[in-house]
Amino acid sequence: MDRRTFVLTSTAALGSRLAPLGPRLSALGFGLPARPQPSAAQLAWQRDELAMFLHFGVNTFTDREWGDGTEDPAIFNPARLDARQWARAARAGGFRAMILTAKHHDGFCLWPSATTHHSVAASLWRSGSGDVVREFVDACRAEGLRAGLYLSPWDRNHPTYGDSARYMDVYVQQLTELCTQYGPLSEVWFDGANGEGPNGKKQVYDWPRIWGTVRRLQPNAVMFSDAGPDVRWCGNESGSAGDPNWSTVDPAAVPYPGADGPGIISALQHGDPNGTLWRPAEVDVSIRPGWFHHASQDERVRSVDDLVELYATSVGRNGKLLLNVPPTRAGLLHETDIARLAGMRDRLSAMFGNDIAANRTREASAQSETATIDVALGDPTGISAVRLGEDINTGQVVARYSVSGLANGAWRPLCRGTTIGYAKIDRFAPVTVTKVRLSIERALGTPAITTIGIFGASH
Ligand code: FUL
Repeated sequence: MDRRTFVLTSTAALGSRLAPLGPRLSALGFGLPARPQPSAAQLAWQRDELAMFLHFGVNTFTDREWGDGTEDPAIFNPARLDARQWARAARAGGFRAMILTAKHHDGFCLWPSATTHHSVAASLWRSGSGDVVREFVDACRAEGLRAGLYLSPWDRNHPTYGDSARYMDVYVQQLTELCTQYGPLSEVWFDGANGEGPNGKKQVYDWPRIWGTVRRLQPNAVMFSDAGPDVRWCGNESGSAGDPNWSTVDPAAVPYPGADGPGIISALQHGDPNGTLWRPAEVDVSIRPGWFHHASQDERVRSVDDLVELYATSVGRNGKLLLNVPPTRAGLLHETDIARLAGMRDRLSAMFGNDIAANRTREASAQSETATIDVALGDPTGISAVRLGEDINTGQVVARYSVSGLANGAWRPLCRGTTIGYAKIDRFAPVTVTKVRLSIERALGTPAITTIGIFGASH
C-alpha cells in the first residue's frame, strides 16, 4: 500500500470535532470491514461525559445503605427539598445529566406509584402530596440537564417479590409510570442485585420484557446494566474504567445483569476488540464512602485532587463518569460536596481549558492501519498532558499508540497506551517541545483521529 501524506489544519478545542482522518483515508481507497458503531442515543450519552447520580430515599433517614423494606414511609420527610439546588450544583460542576434512585432495594418509591402504598404518598413530606421524581425532572429541564432514573429490580417491600410473573407485572407497571409520566428520559439504570423475597422465593427477572418496555416507551433513552443493552457497568465501583477499554462487547460474555463467574469482571472492564455490539462503559462511583448520605461521612468527601483523578480514569479512559452526590435528610446537597464539585470544574478548566494544539498545523501520514500525526507548536512550549479522541461515529479501532515530543532536535517518548475511543487522557512530567507526534501503531481498521488536545505544564 502506498504511503500518502497530506496536511490538515486543526482547530482542536477540548472535545471539539476535527475533520476526521479516516474518511480521507477511505477516499484514498483503504477499505476495511465496518466496525460496530454507536446509536445516536449512545453518542449523546458519551458526549455528556459527566453525569451526577443521586441516591435518596428512606435510607437517607435510617442511616443505612440497604433498607430491608420494613421502613415506615412516614420517616421520609426532607423538609427543605430543593431539586433545583441539586441541578444548579451539577451544572456548575460541568455535569450534563442526572440520575435519581426512583426506587432502591427497600422498595420505597419516590413518586406516588399506583403499584404500592410504600411511597412518598404515605410519607409526611408535603403531607403525602409530593413527587420527588417530578421535582427532579423539572429541575433537570430548568437547568438544561438530561434526566435519568434508577429503578431497582430487587424490591424488599413489595409482597409479590419472589412470585416471578406477578412481580414482573408490578415492576413493568412501575417502569411504565416512570417512562410515560415524566417526559423524555436520557437513561434508565438497572443494577444487578437480586435477593430472595421475604417468602424465601427467588425472583426471576424477565429482562427482554423489561428492556422492551423502555425501548418502546422511551426510544431515545439508553439502558444501563451489567448486560446493557446500551451501556455497560465498568466492573467496579471505585471509579476506574479498564485499560484497554473497548466500547465493543461480545454479548455472550455477560449474559444478564448480575451474572457472576470467571471472566465477567474482565469483560466489563475491557470490552472486547472483536465484539459485535457497541456497549460503552459507565463508571459509577460515589463522592463519599457510601451511596446514601450519612452525616458521619461529611468529613470523608473526596478531595478535588481525587475527583480530577476519577475524571482521568473514567472520561480519560473512554468511559463516562457517573458521580454519586447524595442529598441529605434536608433534601439538599451538602455544602462540602458542592464546593468539591466546583473545585473539580475549576481544576479541569485550568488543566484542559486551553488547548495548545488549537489552530496548529497537523501533518498526517498514514497507511491503512497505522498513522502518524505531527502537530507543530511553533515556539518551544511546556506541555504535560494530551487528550486524544477517535471519531467514534465510525466505531473504535485504535489498539496501540504512542506520543512523543521534539525537544532540542530529538524525539523523546512522552506516553503510550492501548485504546483511545471517545477520549484518552495521558499526563506526563512537564517537558518543553516544539512538535508533538502521535503514532498509531496498531488499529483494527482505518484510524480516524478527531481530537489531539495538547495541554500546558502550568496548573
Ligand atoms: C448497587 C446497589 O446495591 C448499591 O446500593 C448502589 O445503588 C449501586 C449503585 O448499585 O447495585
